[in-house]
Amino acid sequence: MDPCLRRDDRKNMQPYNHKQIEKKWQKKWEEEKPFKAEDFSDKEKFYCLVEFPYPSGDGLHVGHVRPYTAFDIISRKRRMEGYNVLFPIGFDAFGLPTENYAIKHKISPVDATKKNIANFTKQMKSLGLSFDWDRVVNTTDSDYYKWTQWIFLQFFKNDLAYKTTMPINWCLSCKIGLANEEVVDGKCERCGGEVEKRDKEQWMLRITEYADKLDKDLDKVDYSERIKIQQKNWIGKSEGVEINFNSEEYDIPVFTTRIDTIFGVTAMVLSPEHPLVMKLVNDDYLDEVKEYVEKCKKKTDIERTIVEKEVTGVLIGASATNPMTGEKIPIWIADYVLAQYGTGAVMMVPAHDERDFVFAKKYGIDIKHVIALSHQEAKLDDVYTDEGYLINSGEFDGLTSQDARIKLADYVEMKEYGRKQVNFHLRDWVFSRQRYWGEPIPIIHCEECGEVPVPEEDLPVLLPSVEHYEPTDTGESPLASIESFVNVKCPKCGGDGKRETDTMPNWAGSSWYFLRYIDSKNKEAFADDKKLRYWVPVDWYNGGMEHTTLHLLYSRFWYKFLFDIGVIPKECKSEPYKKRTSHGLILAKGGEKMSKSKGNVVNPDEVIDDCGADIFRIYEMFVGPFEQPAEWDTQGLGGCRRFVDKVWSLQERISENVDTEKDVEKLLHKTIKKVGEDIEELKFNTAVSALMILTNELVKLALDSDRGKEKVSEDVFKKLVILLAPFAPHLAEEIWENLDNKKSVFKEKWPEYDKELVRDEKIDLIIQINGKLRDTIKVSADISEEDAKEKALSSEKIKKHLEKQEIKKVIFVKGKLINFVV
Ligand code: ANZ
Ligand code: ZN
Repeated sequence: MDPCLRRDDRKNMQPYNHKQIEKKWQKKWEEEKPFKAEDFSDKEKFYCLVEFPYPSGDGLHVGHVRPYTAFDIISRKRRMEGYNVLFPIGFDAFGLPTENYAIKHKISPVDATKKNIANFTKQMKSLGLSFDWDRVVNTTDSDYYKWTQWIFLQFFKNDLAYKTTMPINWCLSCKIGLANEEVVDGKCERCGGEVEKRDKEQWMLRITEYADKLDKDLDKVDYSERIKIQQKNWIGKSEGVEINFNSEEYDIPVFTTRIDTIFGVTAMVLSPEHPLVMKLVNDDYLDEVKEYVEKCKKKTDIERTIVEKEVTGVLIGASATNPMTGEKIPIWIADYVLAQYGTGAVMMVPAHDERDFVFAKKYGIDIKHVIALSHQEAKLDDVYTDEGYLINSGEFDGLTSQDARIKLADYVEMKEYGRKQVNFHLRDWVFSRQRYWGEPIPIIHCEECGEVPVPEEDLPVLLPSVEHYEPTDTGESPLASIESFVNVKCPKCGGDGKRETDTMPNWAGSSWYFLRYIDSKNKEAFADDKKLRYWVPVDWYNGGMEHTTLHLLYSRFWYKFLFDIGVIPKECKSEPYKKRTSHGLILAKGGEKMSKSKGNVVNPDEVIDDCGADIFRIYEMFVGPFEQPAEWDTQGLGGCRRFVDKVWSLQERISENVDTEKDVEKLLHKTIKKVGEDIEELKFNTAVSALMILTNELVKLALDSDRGKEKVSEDVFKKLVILLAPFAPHLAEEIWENLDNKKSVFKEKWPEYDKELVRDEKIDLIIQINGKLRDTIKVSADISEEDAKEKALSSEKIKKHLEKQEIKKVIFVKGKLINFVV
């Protein structure tokens, strides 16, 4: 028997066995549901949200484990701090991967989804995540998508959903229309295949109606800076002037952010799709123009606007008049001008716009400078894009660019040449897919009545089972071939109608899932008002950086709309998420993305089997700064295992009646402070390292105690276990029980630190000049060299001694001395 065992009746300590321990506690949590969120409570609420996974056939990725563990830690800590925590999870299960998987394996997407969700659930439970499993949502449940359809109808009734023909990005291999966001480097985001422009009838959501609010309200929320910047750029608010140039009987408005350069315009450029092109084109130019327009159709917007690419364009044989100068300028078409931004036409100022300059040089267009660096000096030989002073601009000469923009905008409005205009780069959201595995859009087409919404009481429009899920070459959804689905009566006039066969994009279900968690089983209403008032907004939402311009923006839009039409009670805030942060990806060793084809995927099930969930969790937190990418390194797991073993073995070496030394007491309180603060700042890696340092210190004491004296106090050890509990919940519960506690460790209060004990110690720092003692000053023991130098040099004595002498070298011994060599 170990002489240090605390009690005689203590059973012989078994070595750490993760399989036994983890299964035991998971079973208990499953039965007792200690992480169930209460609707309404005297406690303060805390709604902690992580992005729900797409249940793919590949199972959970080690990349999922990182944010899930991190926010499990935060949720567990909050509960210990006395909050009523809602930490829910669900499944975002509509969309292409499952549909493609089903096609390939000839099974139904419904069955594939069921199987995948079962697997994901098992995997997440085996990680000991403290989700409230009673609130799970699945976006493909008809009880769920009924409300997704219902929200669509509200959009439709408020004129924010409309159908239009528009050129969309068409992926040739997925046979699917892609949103701009889904085209990456001109290729399909999903399959990497060719994308071309095709005209298609599409359902659209008018997100542009909310562009200004989505931009402005970013000031109201606590999002990390990189997220805010990305959203702002994506929304792309741009303030300028729309000014009419004139050609024949047509007014051609252009949008410019640089009205101060209006006197430098030497050409006009229309987008190839501009409706006036075919009206203004001179017959001699027709063939060339037609050919050019055809060529542009094949390109995506992104290809068209890449700065490095060669600019091309053709003349159309017509001219326009600059209203400010009365000058006639030639009209070009060029693919760098986008049809869907501004007015689809620009005034060309080659002297002050980079792209215009390149274009003008290539085609011999006049270059006229109207901005100079100073009143005297004009820089005339090159493109000059900065601000400066106006020259060659009539009565506006001498003004700064900034003043000129204000004066000219007013002038243009006064003369009625145009008006001030705010544009957004954000486009309306293409909201239909011609595929099977999505929410049917609840609209019926009637020859008499047009587009008729399915009556709300007839929702959900169920997705019928079909024989084949393959997309069709005509670009129509497979639903179009199911007559019993398509042929229905018009709800308005009772005549023959046809059901819409497009389905919603996979971003639909995730645009409101965080609201469904609040009342996940409600069949009568979207959600209970009282519950919404209690839980909304989400207090902290974490997700991937890749969702910043898609999901995050979309869901803010849906929420704001629901708020505006009163579905969300007025008492709630107009923003759904108080705080948003993002994790870094987990990469394979060498910094590559994990992928099946490279064979470098780490399977979480295997890690859990080998090491257990707790070591896995600790490793994922320890692997590096949470917000940055990190490389998987199996060796790192070993270090975490040794840490856990040490904590485990410490429980045999503690005693109730130990006077803890001041040093240990101090270290404990510093650790409490550090772990608590680091968790809040997402510095999980340094929190783990602080726990390791404390553990090592206690092990040292324990080894001393093996020589006779017991030196590790039970109180100190208990605090360590409490601090470790959110990271390694199974281990902590087991040790806690071994310590004869009747209640769960998660019923303990999160420890507070003693301010006195964490205060920095002061030392007398010796200041030498050429090795001779000249002064001593009181500083904190861990002062840095830089701070020490600054303090030392401000000492009057030292100043006197140094007088005019040059310091050649500084020698610094931490916690002891600083020596200036002169
Ligand atoms: C004249 C000018 C002179 C311009 C100058 C810039 C610099 P943002 O900030 O993105 O709104 N532009 C306008 N509509 C366009 C379109 N449909 N396709 C491509 N370019 C377009 O940029 C607005 C500027 O982009 C506008 O201001 C216009 O060029 C161009 F020294 O007008 B500018
Ligand atoms: Zn009708």
